[in-house]
Formats: sequence, structure tokens, C-alpha cells
Amino acid sequence: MERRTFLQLSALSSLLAGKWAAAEAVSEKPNILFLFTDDHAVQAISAYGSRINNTPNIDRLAREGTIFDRCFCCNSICAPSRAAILTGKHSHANGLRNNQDTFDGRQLTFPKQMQEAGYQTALIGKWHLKTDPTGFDHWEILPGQGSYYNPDFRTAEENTHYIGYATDITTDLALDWLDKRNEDEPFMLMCQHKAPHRTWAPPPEFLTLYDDEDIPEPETLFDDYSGRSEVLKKNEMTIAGHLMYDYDLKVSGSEVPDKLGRTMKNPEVKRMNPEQRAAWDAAYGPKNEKFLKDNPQGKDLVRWKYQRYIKDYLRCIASVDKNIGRVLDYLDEKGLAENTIVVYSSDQGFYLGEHGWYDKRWMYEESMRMPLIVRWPGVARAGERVSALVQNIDFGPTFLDIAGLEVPREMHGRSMSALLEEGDEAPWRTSIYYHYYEKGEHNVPPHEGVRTERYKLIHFTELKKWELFDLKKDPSEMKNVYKDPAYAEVRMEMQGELRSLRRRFQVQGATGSS
Ligand code: SGN
Ligand code: CA
Repeated sequence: MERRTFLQLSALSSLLAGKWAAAEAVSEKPNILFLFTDDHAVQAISAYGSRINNTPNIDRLAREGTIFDRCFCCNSICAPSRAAILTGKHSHANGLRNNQDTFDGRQLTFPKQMQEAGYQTALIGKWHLKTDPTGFDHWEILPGQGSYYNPDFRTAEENTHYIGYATDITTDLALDWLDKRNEDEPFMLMCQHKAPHRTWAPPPEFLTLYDDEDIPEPETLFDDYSGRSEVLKKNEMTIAGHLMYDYDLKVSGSEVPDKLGRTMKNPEVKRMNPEQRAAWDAAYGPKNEKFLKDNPQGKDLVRWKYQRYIKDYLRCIASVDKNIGRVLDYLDEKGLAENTIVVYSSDQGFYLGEHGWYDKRWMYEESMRMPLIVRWPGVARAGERVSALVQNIDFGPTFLDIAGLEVPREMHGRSMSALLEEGDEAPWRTSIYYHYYEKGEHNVPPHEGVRTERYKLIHFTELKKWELFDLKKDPSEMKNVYKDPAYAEVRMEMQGELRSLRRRFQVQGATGSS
């Protein structure tokens, strides 16, 4: 149905108090299927120009939908990104600043609003917000980070131990719920995978994928962090020094500690049944033997670690992509594709060796960026690329708007519907606010900042250090121009912009001054 007709219909239905009229209009509302992963960077999606893998099913979605080239999270870490999506608010306003915080499920969220408006709502997979989900008719989640192999899931009533691989099982559970739902009401389903999160444990079927090739290295794999703030050098997320042999790199039994003196066993291996374990050992055994025999050193060792890390990460993505294909096929088979908006995204980006790193958290592009692809038949233009600066806080408002509901004023984000309908012609914001708070694993100091189309200003709030990047001249963010006199004016403008965003979102406390 035409979006306009749909909006008119829903406006009409709210005027008519009769239950029958409301039910009629509700049945016309589009379904929303939110496919979400954990730590999937755009550098590993071929529709985004990946140099390192192919994702045919995500690409299919992209061909049939709109690709957002500049979608960013407001805080590049798991639970905070999820809370921002649910509430449409920045972290300071939804109360979830870091992974240690607990989500207050009593607050306003978009699933709650949709549920109240007659949508059937469900959430399957990774949740990570500590308190039980609210606003869902059905939920079945992985406890905490969850496991890849033979995962446990829980509902409010029970725990279930499943045999199989998490990405397949999450999809099975999502499709089961779709089978069982009431077909007379629209649905909003959030299908949230654990993959490709650390420890990047691939499924049996993809354990040897990429064995016969070398994955290209990023240009900045051997970054020495010169030209930027000293804080970068103190990071604890290097491929060279901060991956553990057994835990991350699957070299079983290695007692060689990482740079922080840590050795840990991979937690997935002990969860496997004999068959899974045999496939695992058959895949890693010979490769590990060769590695131990070759005993690479220096840069060669870093290169070897990069290959092992990136291949496992991409193997997990191969399974994600396969399962997205299963979902798209299901929608086709059931005649649901036309009236279902399918969204693909991930909670934040990830370093795939850029700056020598894995993990996320920093406001630099690779971790701040999120994939966002939206297929909305008949409305979003197929194959369109949108470059407007959108954020995870815009997801909730968009879903509410699509459902014909009003976006609550207290939400910071705004509906992207106009961007979907008109592309970059639609008026849009010109800057976005970012704030990372956690002081924990990987030693990334708290920082906040602003990004515009061309520039990025970062303030390390406790260390009182500033960085400014010209993304047009320096897309890899290798040169801090904060003190460069040629950028004095830009610097002042960007600081003004940061102050104005802080005022708009009522961020408390001073950010410090230059
Ligand atoms: C775990 C990982 C970290 C990762 C955080 C946050 N360590 O703690 O490497 O940064 O999750 O990730 S692990 O040894 O437990 O794998 S997040 O996506 O959940 O925010
Ligand atoms: Ca994550």
C-alpha cells in the first residue's frame, strides 16, 4: 500500500473510536523484522565495498532496499547501543552508559509503544541489558553474551539448552515464532545474533572456509599511533599483543601469555559434543601444527594472528549471511515479503585490523559506524544509497513512524522515513553527538565528540586531550589537526557545535575547554 494512504488510514482509525475500525487499520500496518548482529563492521559486508568477504544475502537486501552509508552509534559498545535503539535516546538520558549498567525496563521504549498499538512484538537472541525485556509478547534470550556452541537460552519461565550453533538456532526460534504468531495482527520481531562477537567461534560447516587464501590486510595494520593523542598508544586491543592464543586464536593448549600476562582457554570448546569437537580439531589441528612449526616472529607473527582472527570473524559472518538468506526465503514463501520492512544492522562497528586493532569503543570511523540496510517494498528506493548522518537513536522513532504512531517528544532521534522515501533530498541534521563512558577492558578512555559530514572533533574528557580530523583529506584518521593553525576556524566551529549538541540533549557537566 502507498505510504500516504496508509498514514491517512491510520489517522482516520484514530478518529474512529470503534474497535472494529481500529482492528481494520491495524491489519494494514507493515510488519517490521529487525535483523541485528553483534560487532559486524561494514568493512565485512560486500554491499559496503568489503575487500575481504562476500555477503550475498545481505547484498540481496541491499539491492532491494536502501543502504545508509553514514549510520553511527552514539556510544560504541554493546549494551549502550541496544539501549539507545530501544529508547531513541542518548546514553545519559536512558541511563545505560556502559556494559556494567543495568537497563531500567520501566522507561519508554519503541517496542512498548508498538505493543500498545496492537503490534505483536518478539525478541529472540542477544539482549545483554541485565533486566528482563519489557514490551515484548514473547522473548527468548541468550544469558549475558551467550555462547556459540550448544547455547542456553532463557524465557521468563525456563532455561533451554539447545544443541547446535547459536546463529542457526536464533534464526530457527525467530521463524518458529513467526509460524506461531497471530496472522491477523502486524508484528515487530527483533532477531538478534550473538555473532560475530569475540571469541569468533565459527560453526562446523565454515571451519575451513578461507583456508586456501590470504585475506588482504588493512593499510593501518602496523599503525604506530604517531600524529595523534598519546592515549592511543595505551590501548589494550592490539592484534599483536592482546589476543590470547587459546582463547582468541584457537591454538589449543598454548601457555604463552598475551601482553597483559593472560592465558585463557576458549570457552566454546568445552561446550561441544564429540562430533563438533572432532570437526573443530580436524580444522584447527593441522593449521596449528604448521604455525607452531613455522614459529613466525615479529611482523610475520602479527600477520599470522591477523589471518587467524579475521578468518574466524568472517567465518562467523558467513553463517550470519546464510541465516539472513533463510529469513528472506521464509518471507517470500509465506507471502510476507511485500508487507514486511526488513532492517539489517549491528550494535556497533569493529576494527578488522585497522590501527592494528580488534574491538570497538573509540569514536574513530570503524567502530562508530554501523551497517544499516532497510528494505521497504514500494517505499524505500531499491539500491539507493543515503549519506545523511543517521544514528542508532533514530531507529525507534523510524519504526514508530512506520507503524503510524507519533514519535514521543522525549526521544532524541528522529524518523528516517523521509530519507527512505526521498533519499538525500530530504532535509536532515548536519552533525551528530557521541559519548563513550566505559573505563574497562581494552583501556579506551572516556571521550565525547561531534561528527559532521567532513570533520570529527573528539574530547577525551578525563585526560583533557582533543583531536580533530579532516575526514575528507584523512579518512583513516591518522593526523590530528587540532593544533594546526590552518584548522583554527574549523576547530572553533566544531567546539561550538559540540556545545550546542550538549545543550540540545541536556548533557550535564562541562566537557572542558581547549
Ligand atoms: C567482552 C569481550 C571484550 C568486549 C566486551 C564488550 N571480552 O567483555 O573483548 O570488548 O565483551 O563487547 S570477552 O573475553 O568476554 O570476549 S560488547 O559487544 O558486548 O559490548
Ligand atoms: Ca557489540
